[in-house]
Amino acid sequence: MILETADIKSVLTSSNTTQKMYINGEWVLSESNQTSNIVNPANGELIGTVTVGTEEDAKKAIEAARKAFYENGWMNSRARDRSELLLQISNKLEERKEEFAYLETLNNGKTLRESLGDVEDAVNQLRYYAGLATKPHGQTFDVPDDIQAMVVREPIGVVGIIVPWNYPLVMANQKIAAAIAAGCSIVVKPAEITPLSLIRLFEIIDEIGFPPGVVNLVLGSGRKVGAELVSNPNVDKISFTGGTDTGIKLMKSAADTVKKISLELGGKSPNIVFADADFDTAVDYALYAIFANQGQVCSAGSRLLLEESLYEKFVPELVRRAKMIKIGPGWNDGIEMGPLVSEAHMNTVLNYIEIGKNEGATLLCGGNRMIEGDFGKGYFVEPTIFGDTTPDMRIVQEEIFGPVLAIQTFKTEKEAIELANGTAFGLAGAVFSQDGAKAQRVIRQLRAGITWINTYHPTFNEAPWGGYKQSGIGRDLGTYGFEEYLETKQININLKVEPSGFFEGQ
Ligand code: TXE
Repeated sequence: MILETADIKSVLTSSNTTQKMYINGEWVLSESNQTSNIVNPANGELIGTVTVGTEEDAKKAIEAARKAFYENGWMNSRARDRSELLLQISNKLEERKEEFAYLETLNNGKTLRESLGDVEDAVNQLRYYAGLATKPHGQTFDVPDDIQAMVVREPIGVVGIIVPWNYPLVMANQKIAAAIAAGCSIVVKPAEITPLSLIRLFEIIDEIGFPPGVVNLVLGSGRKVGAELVSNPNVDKISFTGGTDTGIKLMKSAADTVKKISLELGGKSPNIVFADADFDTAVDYALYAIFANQGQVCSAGSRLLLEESLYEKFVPELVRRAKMIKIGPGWNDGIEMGPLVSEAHMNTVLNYIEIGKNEGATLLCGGNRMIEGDFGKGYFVEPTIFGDTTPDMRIVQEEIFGPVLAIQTFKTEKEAIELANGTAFGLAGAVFSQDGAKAQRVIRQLRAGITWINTYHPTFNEAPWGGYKQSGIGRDLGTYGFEEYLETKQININLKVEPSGFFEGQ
């Protein structure tokens, strides 16, 4: 699937047009009158211009969402109607899936095959939640006295959705789909550098025609626009995906209004390979675990925990295969790894590589920015693997969020588990072994929310996504992700309507 340059341009909105926010059912420029340039990380070219929102813009969007929910009836909207709206979005998105995939690749840098997978996931998420909206929820209880006791689930209200740049479409989409299915009104804020696919999703939303104010899109910085969503008392819940440091700030700010909050944060996930693993499968997945999406994946297998007796055989093969990865602009045929998302992020990753060297880890391959020829125009970093690490090293403890793998070794099952759980994070983890009982024993000891046996990365919209420990609070996706947008109300109905007699005096 290759697009010629002319076709690539046709996917883009002209950078002479300032792309707008969507507030109260209308496309609006920010009152700031500022614009921001959006850049293709594979070649540094300008691929769009967007308006830069302010706190005032965020307040307008929140007000519109609040009015739609509390005054204009969205709070009592019908599940079937919401389901129908989500299905309409999914169908239109599916019709345009290649266009969306190209746009995602141009803005984020990921390969086209990964972008296509993201768009397909997004379509499926909309359909999943369209279905879930109308499924039974709530409970009834058999209680003493003449009371019919029941629980109903109600939408939580106005939801602020804040998402990062590594999965710009799919992460926003999964939260939008679940929140709309639940009956909430929403204000969505993409990451500053990757807004293009989400703006286009809102074009579909606009075409379909939601009641004004139900779905809003604000653009701008996290520090201003994002922070306003979190601190504003008229927002009932925040659903956030992003870095742990930002998550900590959000949680502190949300505490002032006792705002409901769910956080999907970073990780430093262990990929444990025992000597009895299927060798080729384990090597293959060790690469996929860390180098998919250039390592910019919260659940990336960024620590390879290798049984010591396997080291001499495994590592040379891993390094050989890492050096064969085809790197280039994500829209070119056969490309397996694209650029990092931005120059700033590339510098963060390169800095971590320096830290690793200075800490005394052995650089087994990679370690450099790629600058030859056209590579120099983009933000490409070689697949990088460090050996001889110790558990206290920063490259072992901190999320690098790039194509950098740290190898740790272990001798016993117990040691593997201790090392695996030995960071502040608890997002994901995997075990490779042909001993089924051992693999399950170890998985059950991992303090992590997303786990695999003899595979890495496949997850499904039906299953909950989120972490233990400092990897977050709450879950996206599946029925658990739906629950995040629902309040729980008990209703007790007196079936014998007469005075209680609690006080004797009449
Ligand atoms: O993320 P931020 P950044 C990790 C990864 C990466 C690091 C920093 O390690 O290197 O975080 O990335 C908005 N109030 N992950 O700085 O800051 C921001 O505008 C409200 C892991 O890009 O977390 C964006 O929309 N919002 C992660 C979103 O938060 C604020 C994915 C995410 O940005 C805000 C991305 C504030 N004070 C990075 N400050 C994952 N879990 O997958 C920023 N934002």
